[in-house]
Amino acid sequence: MDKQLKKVSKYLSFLLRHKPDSIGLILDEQGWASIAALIELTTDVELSREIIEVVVETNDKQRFSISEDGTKIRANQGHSIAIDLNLAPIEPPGCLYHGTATRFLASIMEKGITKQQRHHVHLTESIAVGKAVGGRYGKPVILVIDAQAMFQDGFVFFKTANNVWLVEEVPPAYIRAC
Ligand code: HQG
Repeated sequence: MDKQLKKVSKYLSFLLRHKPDSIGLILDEQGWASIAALIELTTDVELSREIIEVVVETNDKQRFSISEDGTKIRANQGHSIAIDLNLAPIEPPGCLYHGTATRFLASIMEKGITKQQRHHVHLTESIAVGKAVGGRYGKPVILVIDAQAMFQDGFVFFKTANNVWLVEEVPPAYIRAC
């Protein structure tokens, strides 16, 4: 991703996940913002409809979606503000992975994986993605989650438009090889 696109991606993540009010942008209950308003209200970053479209299409993690009618944009996940992505509950595969840092292991094995500042715990189907995610915080380690057992026990799973699996928490009993 080139430097300018990365800058726009970070700016959009900040606005659409955390601080829309920093420029007076309004999100609806599902997290959508008007693209016209976003461009109009933005002063610090060079932004146009074309740049937004390129960022949405080329983003390495497909972090954003444009609405079907082309007028709105939202972040696919990662919000700290209260929005409802309106995702339908879905049955997970047998196993999912969570990448974390070795320094968090003792606490996780005691308390489970908890959502911290986010709305959900984030899980992935890809060991490679898990490793990269865990590596953001230190030496990465992959935890194998018995997602099917969780599902059978009534935990509700969601999958975002960019293939991130979401669940409220993962108690220690489900963290193991499967
Ligand atoms: C850890 C990025 C101690 C948890 C990534 C993680 C991902 C605990 C950290 C997405 C714990 C929270 C999410 C416990 C959980 N004790 N540590 N009981 N329970 N943790 O960033 O999953 O670039 O909130 O293991 O690519 O790392 O934003 O979550 O290490 O998809 O699009 O606490 O964020 O995507 O960190 O990352 P985070 P995450 P974006």
